[in-house]
Amino acid sequence: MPANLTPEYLAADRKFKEATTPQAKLAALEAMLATIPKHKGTEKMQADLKRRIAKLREQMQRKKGAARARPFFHVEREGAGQIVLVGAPNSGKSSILAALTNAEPEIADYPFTTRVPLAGMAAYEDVQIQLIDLPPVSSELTEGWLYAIIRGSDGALVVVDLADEDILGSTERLLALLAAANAELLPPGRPRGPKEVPAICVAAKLDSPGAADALEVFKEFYGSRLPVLPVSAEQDVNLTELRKNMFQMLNIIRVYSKKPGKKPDLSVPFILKRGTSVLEAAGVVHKDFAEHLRYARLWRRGEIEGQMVGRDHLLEDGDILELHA
Ligand SMILES: Nc1nc2c(ncn2[C@@H]2O[C@H](COP(=O)(O)OP(=O)(O)O)[C@@H](O)[C@H]2O)c(=O)[nH]1
Ligand SMILES: [Mg+2]
Repeated sequence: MPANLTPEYLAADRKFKEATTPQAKLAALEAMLATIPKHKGTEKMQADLKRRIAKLREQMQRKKGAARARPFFHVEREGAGQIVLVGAPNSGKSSILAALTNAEPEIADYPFTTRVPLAGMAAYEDVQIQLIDLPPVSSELTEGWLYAIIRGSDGALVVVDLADEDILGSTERLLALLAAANAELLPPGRPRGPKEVPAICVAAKLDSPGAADALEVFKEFYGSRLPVLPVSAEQDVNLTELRKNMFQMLNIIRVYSKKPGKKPDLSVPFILKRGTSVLEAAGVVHKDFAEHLRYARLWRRGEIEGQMVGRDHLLEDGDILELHA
């Protein structure tokens, strides 16, 4: 080692040896490079310092990248619509998913059992609706993707806990957290703004002691804001009603097709938006129909029996359509 190293350099060298963080190590190496006497005898040392600085910088950059790549979840849509379970820790979300679908979420009486989204398919008659169980909405866990999934869904089941002694406080906190994350809840069937999610309140654990009173209090405060459906996942109370509510939230209708002279095909419905016309439905059945549709006949639950309808006629849930090109 050349003898003419400065005290500044030696101090920086000491600092490097004592450094415990990458930032401190980098600062010390840079100080060493700045203070090392620049002459032929230290050329190798200078080059070595530059290499170590570059390597450390690169390592720190890579670490930063890894820290930024936080987990992000997205659930591919399946079925007629995507509905999310939203609620405070322990409110009963996973139990509802387990009761309505074949999914097998972990259910426990401690919070934050559910950490990643879990989807299942819930049947309502002949319609399959995707239901997603989510980690709880709480001030302790604010993962951006959680709110992204909620905002991107077709609707939310806001699960409130009838066994929670502070059900009103918990609900208020929940709605405030959602609103702060640009997910305002609005009753289903209304035009939806970019920051709004159609929602109903599912008042869970109706079987628990004192639940009936809690339900009355809850309805008094929140009943005018969102529809409230009490359920018990454990005792199977109102679960069929819940499936129906989910279907209605989606604002969709089922339309069946029928070929002239044949029985209608009732095996698989066409799922269409509410407010779809005969012509639009024809396009979904087959694009040739949309181009060459001459007329259609309609059957509607006992009211209408094969009546000729125009292209602009609006369809309703359960309609059977016979298209003539
Ligand atoms: N009595 C009663 N308890 C329930 C019901 N649903 C869930 N629980 C209980 O509430 C706790 C939390 O349920 P879980 O579904 O994991 O809630 P999550 O954290 O919102 O997913 C568990 O101890 C469940 O057994 C219900 O319908 N009735
Ligand atoms: Mg859960």
